[in-house]
Amino acid sequence: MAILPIITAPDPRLKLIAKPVDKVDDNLRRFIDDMFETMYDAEGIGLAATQVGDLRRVLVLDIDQKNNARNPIAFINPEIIWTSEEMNTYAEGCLSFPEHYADVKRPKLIKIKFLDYDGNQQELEADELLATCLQHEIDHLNGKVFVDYISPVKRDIIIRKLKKEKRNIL
Ligand code: K1U
Ligand code: ZN
Repeated sequence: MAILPIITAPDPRLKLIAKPVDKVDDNLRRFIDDMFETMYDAEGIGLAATQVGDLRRVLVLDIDQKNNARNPIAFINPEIIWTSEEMNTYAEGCLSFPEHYADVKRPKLIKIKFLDYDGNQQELEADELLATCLQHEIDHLNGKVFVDYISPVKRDIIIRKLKKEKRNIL
């Protein structure tokens, strides 16, 4: 397994739209294992393939990391098939925007369909943090990031700070 480099904003690769996976095979499963290792190493609760520069529609989540117990779930070709009218606001973070958080309002409940790690078709109803995190990660697969939901002024402040940090590292 390998830890993959996570792309940080601003970077045009975060705006690319990922393409559906046509075959769930061992090659894809190896990539998914690397994504889990990368997510756990970065102490995230989710990761989309776009964030590691890969344009397959794949995301991984583990929102339930208590007492070192792990509950990893992989989602291949995830599609939102229903959203509630009721909304929920959550202070979201993103491994591609390190140390920046912003309140984002999204549907509280969603239903999705996806292929699992074994290539089986699944449906799942999600609420609370699971619904928030799934919507955040599916947005990544569509080239959208959480700061796209906040005011342009706040977004510019965050992007400017990240640009400055990148300049200081180089
Ligand atoms: O970069 C990512 O897409 C992963 C992101 C997922 C996420 C977190 C919170 C709301 C929506 C989506 C993260 O994991 S960022 C790290 C983080 O904020 C966090 C880590 C552990 C517990 C709770 C939040
Ligand atoms: Zn993110």
